[in-house]
Amino acid sequence: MDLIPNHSSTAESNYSRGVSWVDYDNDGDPDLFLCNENKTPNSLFRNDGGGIFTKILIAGDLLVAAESSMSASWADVNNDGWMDVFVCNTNSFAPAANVLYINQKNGGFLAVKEPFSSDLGCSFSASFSDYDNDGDVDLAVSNGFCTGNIFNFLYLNDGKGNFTRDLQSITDLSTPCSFGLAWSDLDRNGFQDLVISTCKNSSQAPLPKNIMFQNMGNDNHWLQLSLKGTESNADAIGARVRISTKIDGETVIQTREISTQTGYCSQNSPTVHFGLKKSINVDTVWIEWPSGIKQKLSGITANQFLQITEPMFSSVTDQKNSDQITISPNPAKDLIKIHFSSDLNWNHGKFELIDSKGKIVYSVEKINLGNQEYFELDTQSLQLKQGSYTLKFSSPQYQVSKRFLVIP
Ligand SMILES: [Ca+2]
Ligand SMILES: [Ca+2]
Ligand SMILES: [Ca+2]
Ligand SMILES: [Ca+2]
Repeated sequence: MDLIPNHSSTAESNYSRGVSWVDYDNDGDPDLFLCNENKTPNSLFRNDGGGIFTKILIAGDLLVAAESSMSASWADVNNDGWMDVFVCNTNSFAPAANVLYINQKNGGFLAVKEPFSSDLGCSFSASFSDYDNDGDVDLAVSNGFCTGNIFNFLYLNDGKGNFTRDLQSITDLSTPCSFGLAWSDLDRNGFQDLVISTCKNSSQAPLPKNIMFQNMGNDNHWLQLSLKGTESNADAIGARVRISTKIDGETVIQTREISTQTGYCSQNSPTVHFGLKKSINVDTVWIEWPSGIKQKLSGITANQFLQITEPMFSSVTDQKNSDQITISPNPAKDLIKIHFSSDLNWNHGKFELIDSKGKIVYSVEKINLGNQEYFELDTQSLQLKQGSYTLKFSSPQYQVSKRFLVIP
């Protein structure tokens, strides 16, 4: 790994605490959000590809407040397919209000202050999870290192992204001091359990024990997915998973993004959890892997734990009859030689080069091989970036495709 000294995200000096990767603009790449202390507005960097991150100066209400933020937790709270964010604030270690920002789908965010403005705390961490399995993400917030009595907060979502303080589900959520918290289905009963890590509120205070709350569940249904990347990273970090279900007679599409930072110093289980309310099956599951490969599953029964492995070839085209094309070297750096089996009437077909997002990056008809027995592609003159590509040959008789990798 190389240090990048003058990267846009390191060109500013702040008291930064929390950091999150999230695709906030739905263009398929992870963007960067930093929480800043010391009454400095938070920072958002948009990923523009090729390692370029552009500092965003205006994003509606999101980058306006300067409330000494400790961490940000991203989730699609209103099931519109766009990631929203809950920001935990401390007023330099005195009680402060947290804020939810709703993604306006145009690069902007709208601040939602209620009911959070009446629950003042020194909030370090928050974490979304559908703990009542009714098809919307709910919220837990931990408070620590603060003046006065410390109570943590639990909020239920009404399905539209409106939250109400939940004082029933856990009767005593107080801790002497807490920093991180995380959700996971620890006993595999289909319901998310909560762990809070505690801290000392003063150097003289005794060390408190960490706390785990076991979720005893209800009659609602659920689905859990464990993703294993092959072409993408093995933990599928950055994958986006959506499901379509009928909830209360309406089609609801829920979205999750697998992340390694769901709160302050803490991470939810990477197992993707969905509540389904009374639905006994999920109509469709869509997975967008970080590689760009898209996967679709249909008719999935509720109340099961599914392990899903990333398919080894792009869904833009199946790898049919692939032994009729030989690509060497593979992976390739610069020149690639493509040999075709003599069975193929290659000069009566069309060749297309398709990237991992399904975009045709090169296309040619009626290739003239001249005296050569192969067709040559130059990755540099075609400006092919690092990644996986599918070479597709189609003629009235044949559909042949083969995948290869371009490496730096
Ligand atoms: Ca993005
Ligand atoms: Ca949303
Ligand atoms: Ca819920
Ligand atoms: Ca559980």
